[in-house]
Amino acid sequence: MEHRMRLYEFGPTRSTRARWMLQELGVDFEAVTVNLAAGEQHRPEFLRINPAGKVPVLVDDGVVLTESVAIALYLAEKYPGKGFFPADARQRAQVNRWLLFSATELEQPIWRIFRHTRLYPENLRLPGEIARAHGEAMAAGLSQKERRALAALLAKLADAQGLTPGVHPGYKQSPEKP
Ligand SMILES: N[C@@H](CCC(=O)N[C@@H](CS)C(=O)NCC(=O)O)C(=O)O
Repeated sequence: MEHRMRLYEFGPTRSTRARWMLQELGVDFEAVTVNLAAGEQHRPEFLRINPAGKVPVLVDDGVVLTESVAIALYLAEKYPGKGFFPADARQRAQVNRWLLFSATELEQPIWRIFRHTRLYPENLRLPGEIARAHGEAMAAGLSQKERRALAALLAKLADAQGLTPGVHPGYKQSPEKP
């Protein structure tokens, strides 16, 4: 019997990476919302799937996979005909370059901007952190064209009204220091 992939997610978070990939591939999947703002990631039934209590998680015919970049790579490799996992090593290196760049260079400053614009309660937001993180993201070794694209993305992020899924309950009592 044909099985259906299942994606545990809560958007917009890192689970968007997995959803985006599934949608680009045109794969039929079941989406299961894990409401982080309501603390559903701590429920025993979800912790049985991912003891770390985080999304995204992809379940595919017995494979239970966490880590958004690993999920994107798994899907790219599973459907080679879709062109996201080039056979040529040099082209594949570029795929890996961008995946790693987004996860290592870009994610931290963007996450900091998100925390200090949306996630933390207002009294804990530090405007200086937003400017510093913005500078770090822009200094991450990009070409002029890439920097322009990133500047547009960061402006959109700072602007996006619908971005926050709500203040994370965990931050109300014990805010993480920048
Ligand atoms: N490196 C992991 C990070 C996963 C992660 O931190 N997910 C967040 C949402 S972006 C989460 O589920 N947080 C729940 C919590 O911290 O309670 C990935 O890229 O998948």
